[in-house]
Amino acid sequence: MRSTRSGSRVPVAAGVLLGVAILVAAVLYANSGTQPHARVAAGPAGTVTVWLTEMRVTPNSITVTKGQHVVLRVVNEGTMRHDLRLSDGKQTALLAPGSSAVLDVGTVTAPLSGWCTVAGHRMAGMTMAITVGPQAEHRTGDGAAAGKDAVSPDLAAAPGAGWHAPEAALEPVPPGTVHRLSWRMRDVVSEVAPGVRQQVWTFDGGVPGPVLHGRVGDTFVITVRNDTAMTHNLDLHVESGPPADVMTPVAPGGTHTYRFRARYAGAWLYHCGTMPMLQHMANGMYGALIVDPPNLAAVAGQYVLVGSELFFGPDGASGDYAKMRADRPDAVVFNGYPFAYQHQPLTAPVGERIRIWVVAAGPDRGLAFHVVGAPFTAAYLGGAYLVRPGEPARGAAQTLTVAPGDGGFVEFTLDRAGTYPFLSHDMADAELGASGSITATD
Ligand SMILES: [Cu+2]
Repeated sequence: MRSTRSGSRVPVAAGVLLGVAILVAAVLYANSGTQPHARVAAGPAGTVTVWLTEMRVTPNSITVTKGQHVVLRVVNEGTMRHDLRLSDGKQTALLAPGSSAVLDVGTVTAPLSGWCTVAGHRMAGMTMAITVGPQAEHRTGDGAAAGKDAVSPDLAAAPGAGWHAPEAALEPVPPGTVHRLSWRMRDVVSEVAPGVRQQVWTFDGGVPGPVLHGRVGDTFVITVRNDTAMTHNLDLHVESGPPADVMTPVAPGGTHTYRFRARYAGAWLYHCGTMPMLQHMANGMYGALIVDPPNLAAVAGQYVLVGSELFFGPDGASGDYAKMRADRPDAVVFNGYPFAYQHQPLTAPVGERIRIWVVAAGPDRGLAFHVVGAPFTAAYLGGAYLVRPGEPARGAAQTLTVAPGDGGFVEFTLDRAGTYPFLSHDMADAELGASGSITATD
């Protein structure tokens, strides 16, 4: 079973049509507020907050007016000690995680560079530059710039020609009980919403990461090569053991083989657990592991929908960390793209049961998963059936409420031919992209 690949646009859900004006207003509103990252003020002393994390400085490029007095508020948001030294010799003390310092740069008349002096950190990417320009602004390759966001005016606009909705069909469990995979962690620039290109951080080139599918007791052997400039790791929620032992970090250029046994059924989240996790997850490092509970009913089709949020940074850059910290998403999405399955609906045969697995990657939002016109005749969450199939007199479910980091599935039947919208029943999230549809055909 596949999502439709036809180019014709299907009728958009009525609720969403009505919500377009609100959506546009919401997008405008969401991007009109004050940014936690201040611009360099026009006044005599402009203060810029600079964040230190593993292994970068955010923003990594600041443009100031010639002769401007600049003050940096340097905050260590990382998990290890860092500092910031400028090419003119000024520097902060070594800062413990969570601490900060004020660095008075003084009057800037010539360009300066900056870096972390801890061994290896400069080489690993902890550098920044202060340039002198006619207009005070700062840009960054890390998505934290103020007023430079790659914001789409209309999240529900038709994607460009050649766009395909992310694959949502759940592939069958591969043969055997040992599943070997090879992933290449890499940064990719891709269209994450109509007209919005962002650098995403991926487990294997896509967001969400590959769907893993197995049965209880199966072993997964995943060899990961890290082709990025940052350390990442793999935190599989199904795993047991101290994270330091089982969620081994993979340094830039390194390779590691994760090996685990899926001891428990469920719709599990996996994600990068490298600090700051918020940033690594919001930039795309998450995915779903489906471990079938025993005795699952045969169904006419299965889909996987992973919910998450997008925080647009500048065009081609990664997401805006300030928006992530403020829990202020620009889009709320299934499988990485707003309204993906309104543009290209999922499909189902009329009168036959289908199953949708739902995992909430967040980083902040859960899902109130709902299908309009189709009560759930089975619902499973966190290892337990909320509604068991075949017992309609005991009730059915209307939403599957999935907290961030959790997952489950629903089963339902579309009784008549037509288009059935699905959404997260948090209406603001639905209007930011967390909605789609399923077309039922005879
Ligand atoms: Cu990571």
